[in-house]
Amino acid sequence: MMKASEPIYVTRPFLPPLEEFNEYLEQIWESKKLTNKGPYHELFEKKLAEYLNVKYISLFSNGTLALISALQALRITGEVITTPFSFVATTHALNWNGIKPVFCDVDPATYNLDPKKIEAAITPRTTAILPVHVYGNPCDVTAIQEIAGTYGLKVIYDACHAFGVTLDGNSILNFGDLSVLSFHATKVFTTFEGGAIICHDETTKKRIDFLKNFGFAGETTVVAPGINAKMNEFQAALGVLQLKYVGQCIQKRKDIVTLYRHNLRDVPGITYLEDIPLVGHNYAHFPILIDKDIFDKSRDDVYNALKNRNIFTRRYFYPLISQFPTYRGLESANSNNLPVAEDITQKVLCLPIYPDLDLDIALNIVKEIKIN
Ligand code: T4K
Repeated sequence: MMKASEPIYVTRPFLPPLEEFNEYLEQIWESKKLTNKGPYHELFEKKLAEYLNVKYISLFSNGTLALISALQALRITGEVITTPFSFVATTHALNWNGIKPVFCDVDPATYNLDPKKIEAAITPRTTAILPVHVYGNPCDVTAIQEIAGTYGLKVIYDACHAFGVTLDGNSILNFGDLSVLSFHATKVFTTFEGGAIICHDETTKKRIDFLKNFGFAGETTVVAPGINAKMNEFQAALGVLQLKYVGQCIQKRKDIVTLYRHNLRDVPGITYLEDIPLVGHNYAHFPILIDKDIFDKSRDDVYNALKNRNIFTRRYFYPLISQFPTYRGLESANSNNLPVAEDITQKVLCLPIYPDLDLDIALNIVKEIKIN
């Protein structure tokens, strides 16, 4: 197979036509309102809540600061049960709040926190659960809520991959106490950088809004040691415009997933997740698992062979967060505690997926993998 002339990355952001965005920029230049609850911020917050079918949204400058602030908003302390199979920011958000992460294993059917294993990780110091809808696939929200209810725990979902995902017609963001989104360049929906917290009542939204603006509750009143995590007008204006296109972007992603699944079906040693009944997926990522014993080549062999062909897949999420030096000393980071996550992290490879990816190129990527 020929080396691809242009590098193919695991993702590329979708951007609207520049001339359309220029109209928004002209407004910003004219008003000189750049940040601090400008008109685009207010408009985007409203339109986004409508689009996602959620009640309250607070916009943030990025997903990590939104996660950190979400934990602050609910005054989470002590220990929090979380997944090691995620982007490192999930656990870092706990660390920044002085909270001890307790890693719990994942479910092989979804790669998400396994509800059957959560109870064993609860201690008298546990205050919350921080699951991740990894790759946009919903967690078992019913089982998690039941455990949280029994033990009096809060649930904050890291929904950074889950923009637009629904469960039985309801936004996945409506589950748990809070959900956090990311609008980073690598996400299904991007505002360059950006993020949001979804909550279910006005009082909580107010507190979140204080927290992202230094704790200001009025011109001269500071009610919390808040941070600066505000979304600016440039990001918000892009967000408004992106809403027009996100539906068609998800459809194009679906076409690519359909092609990948069709052409990788029945390849011995390669497995992938199917659509989950009742779930409206966003096709944020396309992870495959490569079993070296059956496929003959390891995940890293395939990763390197593709790289030599100018195709840059990614090993999201390898290594596990629990294997990073900052966290590997924790008792819960022990591999014996996380056998399923350990297995997946050794096998997983995320294939390129983004709206502008040509279906012929996707087909060539599959052929490359099969040749290996
Ligand atoms: N929780 C979860 C579960 C997350 O996945 C993330 C972020 C967060 C929390 C935190 O949210 P934010 O604070 O980021 O809003 C990327 C992203 O930096 C990170 O946002 C994302 N998760 C993570 C999964 O992936 P890298 O280091 O892999 O990104 P990078 O720069 O290597 O980009 C990957 C590919 O994307 C590039 O090869 C090409 C393409 N790309 C990337 C950028 C940044 C572009 O085409 N244009 C771009 O501007 O971490």
